[in-house]
Amino acid sequence: MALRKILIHPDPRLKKAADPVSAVNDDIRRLADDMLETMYDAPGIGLAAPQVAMMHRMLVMDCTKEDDATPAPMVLINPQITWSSEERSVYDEGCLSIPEQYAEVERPAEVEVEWMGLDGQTTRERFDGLWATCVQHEIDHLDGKLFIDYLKPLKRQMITRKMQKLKREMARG
Ligand code: K1U
Ligand code: ZN
Repeated sequence: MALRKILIHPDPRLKKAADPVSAVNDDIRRLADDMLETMYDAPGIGLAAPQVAMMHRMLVMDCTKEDDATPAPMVLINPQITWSSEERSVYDEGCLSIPEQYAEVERPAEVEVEWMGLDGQTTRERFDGLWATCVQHEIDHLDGKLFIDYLKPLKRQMITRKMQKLKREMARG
């Protein structure tokens, strides 16, 4: 297993739609392991393949809350939202590609998602609470969409400028 570098916004790869995964092979299994390690290390509750510069429709997540809770890592390949609730919920979202910036985003409170697992089997499950928010945030990444795209243009520009400054500082070392 290895830690992968997380892309920081703005980056053209974070604005591009990812490609479907045609088959689960050793490269995909290794990527899943690396993404989980990278997510736990960050730390984060989710990570999508484009955030580590891999343009595959694949995400990992683990929204277990308590520090001492048993980890519940999930790997979703080619995930699709098959149903969304009318009811909405608002969550103060963050993003590992937009460090230290948070904003309230409104999304469906519950979603049903269908995906392929690492065993090649199709699974369908309903998510609510933080799991629902997270899976929608991660599927957005697979479509080249960031949580700041839901914000008013001025707020989005402000965050983007902060990230440009951060990237300049990181490049200087
Ligand atoms: O996709 C990502 O960038 C990961 C992101 C997922 C996410 C967070 C909040 C709402 C929706 C989706 C993160 O994990 S940001 C870090 C974070 O939220 C967190 C970190 C440590 C403990 C608990 C939460
Ligand atoms: Zn994100």
